[in-house]
Amino acid sequence: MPAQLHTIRQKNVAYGCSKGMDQYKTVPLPYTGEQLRGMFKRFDTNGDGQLSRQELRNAFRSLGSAAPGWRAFRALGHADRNGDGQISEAELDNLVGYALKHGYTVN
Ligand SMILES: [Ca+2]
Ligand SMILES: [Ca+2]
Repeated sequence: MPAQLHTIRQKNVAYGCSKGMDQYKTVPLPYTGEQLRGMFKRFDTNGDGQLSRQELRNAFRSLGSAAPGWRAFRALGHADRNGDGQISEAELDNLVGYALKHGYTVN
């Protein structure tokens, strides 16, 4: 499991009661928009401030998508408003909305 997802989960667990923490680890928790935004940003691996289709694919794979390539294609179609094939900072909200709509969870 990539380190960043581990961090997010630990953060979620921390919100729970300290008693019965093991229980919290097995319950899938939905990502918040803020978590998704931060996660997608970390997948900008070449640091150009935009998410390419390949970077999106890596992000969706990390989210546990069974078909990350297809999901990246669909997400681009939904969120890439100017049609340059990349998700810019301004388009990130659309991408986060798309991911939220599909209910990605921490598990
Ligand atoms: Ca990039
Ligand atoms: Ca774009």
